[in-house]
Amino acid sequence: MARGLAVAWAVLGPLLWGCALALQGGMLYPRESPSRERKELDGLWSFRADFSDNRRRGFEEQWYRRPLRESGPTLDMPVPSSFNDITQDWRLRHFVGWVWYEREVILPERWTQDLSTRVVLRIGSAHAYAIVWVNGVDTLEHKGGYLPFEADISNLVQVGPLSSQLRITIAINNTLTPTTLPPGTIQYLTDTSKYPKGYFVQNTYFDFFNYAGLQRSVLLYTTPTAYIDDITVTTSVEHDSGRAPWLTPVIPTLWEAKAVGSRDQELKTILANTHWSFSFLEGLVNYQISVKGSNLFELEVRLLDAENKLVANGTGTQGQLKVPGARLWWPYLMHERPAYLYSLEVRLTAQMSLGPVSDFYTLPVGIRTVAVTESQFLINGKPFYFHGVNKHEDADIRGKGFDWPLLVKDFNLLRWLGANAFRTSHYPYAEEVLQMCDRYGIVVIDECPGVGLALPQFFNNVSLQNHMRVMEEVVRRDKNHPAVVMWSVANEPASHLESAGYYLKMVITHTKALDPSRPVTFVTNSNYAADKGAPYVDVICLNSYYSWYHDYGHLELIQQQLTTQFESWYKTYQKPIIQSEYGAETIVGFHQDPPLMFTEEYQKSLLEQYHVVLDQKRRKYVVGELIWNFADFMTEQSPTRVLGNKKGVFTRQRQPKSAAFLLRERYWKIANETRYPYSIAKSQCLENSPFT
Ligand code: BDP
Repeated sequence: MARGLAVAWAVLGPLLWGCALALQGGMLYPRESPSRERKELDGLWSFRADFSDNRRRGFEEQWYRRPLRESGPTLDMPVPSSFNDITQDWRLRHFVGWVWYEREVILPERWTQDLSTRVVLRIGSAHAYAIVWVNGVDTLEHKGGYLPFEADISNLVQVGPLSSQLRITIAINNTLTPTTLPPGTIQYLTDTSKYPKGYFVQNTYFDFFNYAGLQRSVLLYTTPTAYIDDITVTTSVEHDSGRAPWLTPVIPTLWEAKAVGSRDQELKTILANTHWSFSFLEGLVNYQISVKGSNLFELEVRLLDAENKLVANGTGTQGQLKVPGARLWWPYLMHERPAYLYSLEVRLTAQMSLGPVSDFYTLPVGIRTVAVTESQFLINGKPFYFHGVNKHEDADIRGKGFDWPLLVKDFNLLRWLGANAFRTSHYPYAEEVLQMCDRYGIVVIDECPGVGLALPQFFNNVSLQNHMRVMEEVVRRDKNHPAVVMWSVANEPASHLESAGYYLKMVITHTKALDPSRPVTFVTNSNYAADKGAPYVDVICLNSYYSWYHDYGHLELIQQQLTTQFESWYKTYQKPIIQSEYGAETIVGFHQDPPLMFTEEYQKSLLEQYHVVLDQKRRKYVVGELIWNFADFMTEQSPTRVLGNKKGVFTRQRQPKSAAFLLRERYWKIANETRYPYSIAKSQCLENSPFT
């Protein structure tokens, strides 16, 4: 995309927002407010896996009709958690089919008596297909893991004398089929000399363990019956030179200066190009609010800064708030004060038959812009270089279960590493993760579960419709996070296939229509000449494993092969490129010099070879490098995996391998070169606390 076009696209984006989602209603994160209460249902649930041959006994015997303990033995199952690694039963670890969760809850009396209160049941995620009953009544179904779903259960809890006792039953099926996302296949092994009758296996086409269950929080929350259903915020920035009440120093980044050569020259260039500009920076916050439950209402909108001072206000369902002298949301290490957040307070007053009703919702807002040119990724108009990681939601025992200690540890490690970005490989992470990214300034490439699209039969119309719906759910959930700067619709699809070309075009076009304010990509490992999806992306994201999955052990080939990779792709597409995966498997504590595969030395040397080329290209059109992987993670068993994938620079227990120190040195060095306005970033992560 030419620069002019890119700029127009960045400007037009927010205006074009809202080519309406096909989904009904919003999916605001449940926050407490003067009008909203929350009741978390984390803790122990009753659990049973249906081991019957057809896995349908639970439906045949209608386990949802009575307390689960009455239809057979149950286990204690922690929520949130994957169920797989919790018990000593190997059958449960590898279970495919329906599992049943149940929880009994006592509701506050007001929730059941006050008819102007709306009670909502919200499930953070249930992988991969879920049916929910409340007091035995079929209430909700959802297809797909990793994303939230909810139902208004007021009419179930606001009837009869026993209504404050609630029984929630959730049946979850983790089977992956050619039309689920991610897709999978069930293979029946019919040779009775080798396998018992009815024996089947779940085949997956991705490289992580298919953990399942209630992996994120389940909660109940309330709103008034007239309520704020959804808020959409986009932001832009205007520089108005005519209205300058103060002088702003405009200092080039060292990166820009570096283009000219020696250190002396760099310094001279910085000084020569530093000038005082009379510019007035105005942040624009565009909002769109949808209300449900009333047609007769008023909306007041207030924007508060981090000190709780009112900076702008408005009324009505849509509008634009102007913030003179706005403080922008900058990524971690790109600016001295990263991750600046405002609060958008929305107050609804609706006239109902019982009298006026108010609802309040507060949304954190970061004012920032994102744009792409033919060789740069711009945040707030400045070149941004992704120096970060790919992650997984994965840990011992809890599997993919959300866990606060783990989350905070991971963010401390990211800051220690000097990482400014990650990709949510290969599915949308818990909302709390993105909230942390907003607060810490960690930039996110938000990926949907479009992983393992490896077989031609996966590119069919039913899958395409489902994939587009999943993107709607991802955008609906994550659209307001300033940290999210790009959507990734897939990881390593078989993008050399003609059918994949059409499929990716449709998903990408749909995603752009849902959110014209962010670039869209998918991550490829195809050859530049064969890839049928690349024409539709804004940024090319490339995975390559030189000297790992081929030319094993030949580190000396990396520079040549990587240079060829970058040059061929850039020549073909003239789009910015991110090295979205590279890495080597390392078993912590294995050492060998000269380096051999699987040792800490080999991982380091492989990274160093990649870095030589990345350093040459990052001043041209390579805009990022994301190591595979942040930490070791669990996979299916196979002869090529030793208790999972060991490409982490940290172990699964979050202890550093030698490569973590190498990467840390590199990321801090890059941060110091690309900071805006130029100043040295402190190398101690604790001194860079966003909260001091
Ligand atoms: C890439 C995949 C990633 C794998 C990685 C690997 O995108 O999910 O885990 O390879 O093999 O191709 O380690």
